[in-house]
Amino acid sequence: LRLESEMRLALGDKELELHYQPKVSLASGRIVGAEALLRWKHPMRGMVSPGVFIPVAEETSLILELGTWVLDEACRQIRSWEDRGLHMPAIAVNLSARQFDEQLPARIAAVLERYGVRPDQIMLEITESLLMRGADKVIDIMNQLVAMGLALALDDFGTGYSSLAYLKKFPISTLKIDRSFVIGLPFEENDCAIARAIVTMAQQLRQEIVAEGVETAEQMRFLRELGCDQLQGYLFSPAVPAAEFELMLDEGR
Ligand code: G
Ligand code: G
Ligand code: MN
Ligand code: NA
Repeated sequence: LRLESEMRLALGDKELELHYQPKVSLASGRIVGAEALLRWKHPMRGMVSPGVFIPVAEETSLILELGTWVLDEACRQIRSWEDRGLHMPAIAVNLSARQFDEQLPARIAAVLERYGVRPDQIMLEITESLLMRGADKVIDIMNQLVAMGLALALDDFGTGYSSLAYLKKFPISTLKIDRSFVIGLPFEENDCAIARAIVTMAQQLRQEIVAEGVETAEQMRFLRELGCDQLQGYLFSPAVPAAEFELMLDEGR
């Protein structure tokens, strides 16, 4: 409860920040996207990880306020980058399952409009737990978002229960292989088999495939041979503040 009330204050007090982790194309080696990751700079506790405070926020309506702040801040930042003549790749924002209600498409349309951001400049990352709710209502909201021109990525893929048949029902354009399967590449046989199966499946479904948590050149080589499209991980960069991300784009990395 204490963390929750502190979070409400943080929202008003500019203690929250978005950091950006590049997604790198395996074909070109260039930055072709970024994931926005929430950071809380607490005056006493220091950096509080979203792994700690997002689950607490998800127990209350606070997650809706945080989610609204994140979307607004991402669009504000994209606008500011564009105004300064930077050519920005799509920025991916994480959505909690609780944000996925009937008002979501209208809320996103409003924030895009407010900042003059195009829908293809934002990607939405959702998790398998949302698919497991499986309701027609969820599919309907996803279809509305896609019709607006937004792309949907499935985060942490492989950690839930999605099957190939199941995935077909959802208008998802990108699969992100969870980093728990990337860690063991290329030495753990089971991780190799899982990664190979996920990439093969994604190719059959014509989905883009992003590997998360890539830390070594050996992992990169293995994922390249599999035909993975993009990589994200400490091998390239952790999530960094907006000003640092800008410099990486300038360097044309
Ligand atoms: O960046 P880090 O590894 O600490 O993130 C931990 C977890 O918090 C990840 O699962 C990530 O997806 C989640 N997360 C980070 N930023 C956001 C956000 O803005 N919204 C939501 N819902 N989750 C986030
Ligand atoms: O659940 P989600 O995939 O959104 O979580 C992303 C989290 O993974 C972020 O907290 C980010 O800081 C972390 N992360 C990103 N790249 C790496 C990596 O190469 N290694 C490790 N261990 N964590 C990473
Ligand atoms: Mn994510
Ligand atoms: Na993930």
